[in-house]
Amino acid sequence: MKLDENVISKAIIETYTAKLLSCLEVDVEIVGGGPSGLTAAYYLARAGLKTTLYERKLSVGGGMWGGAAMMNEVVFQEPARPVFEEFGIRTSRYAGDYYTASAVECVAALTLKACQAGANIMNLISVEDVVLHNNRVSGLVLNWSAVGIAGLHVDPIATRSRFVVDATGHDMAVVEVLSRKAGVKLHTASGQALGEKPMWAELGEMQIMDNTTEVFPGLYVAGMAANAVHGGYRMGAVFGGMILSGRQVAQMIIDQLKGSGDQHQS
Ligand code: 48F
Repeated sequence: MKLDENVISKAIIETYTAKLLSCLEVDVEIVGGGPSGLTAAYYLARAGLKTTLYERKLSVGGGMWGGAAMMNEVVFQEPARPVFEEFGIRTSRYAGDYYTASAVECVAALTLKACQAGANIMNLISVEDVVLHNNRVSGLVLNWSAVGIAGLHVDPIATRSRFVVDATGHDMAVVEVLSRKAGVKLHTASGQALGEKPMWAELGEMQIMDNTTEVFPGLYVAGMAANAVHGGYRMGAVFGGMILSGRQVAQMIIDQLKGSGDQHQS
């Protein structure tokens, strides 16, 4: 078969441009492609919501690839097992309620399922700010990660959405920029982002579900960012809470849209 380099380039430019244009107005934007963000993307897209996930790095997966200390096995507890299995991930019982799975299989499965459910995953894009209209987070401000790495002075592009999910892990990057630039009062115990506490795996995992909340109109937190914002403990190398938090944030947004009687896609 004859191959034309120009056709290959045109195919990439046209299809990517269409994908990028479709990001301009969506139902939900997720920031961060770690385990909680990918899980949320799957459940939101599966519910028919137009969902985009932004990841600043080349690859999604966040802190999941490396298990703990670069040993690529993931530990999780019994309540999360059905969700791992829903993603088709093979799990093994280690002892009692402790299970393990391949970190690589986890990232691959979460990513594949999120894509196949219809979520649009945009890697290599950094979220640098939010759009704030009438005291509500109404979209995101994006730039190519390479622009930041190169230190170039290049203006960003902006999107519109009904909900944003901060799933940026320890960085809580979206909440951080909103607090720093707008000085708004968050729905936390102190009205501010509290910062995570040291490690206590059991308590951290228990807190993460309560901490998965809408912290400001239009802005939810999930995964490690939820504990970071609400001052919860870190839990280290156990991933059940990340997956369950991702599922929960999706359900909360779906319920909120149902409650408003407005489930239509953008
Ligand atoms: O850190 P990360 O894996 O978040 P998570 O889903 O999971 C946490 C666990 O991996 C682990 C843990 C388990 O006990 O505590 O740390 O809460 O993934 C966060 C992703 O967000 C991306 C970042 O590159 C990573 O892949 N990210 C961070 N800031 C931005 C961003 C940003 N400004 N724009 C786009 N992506």
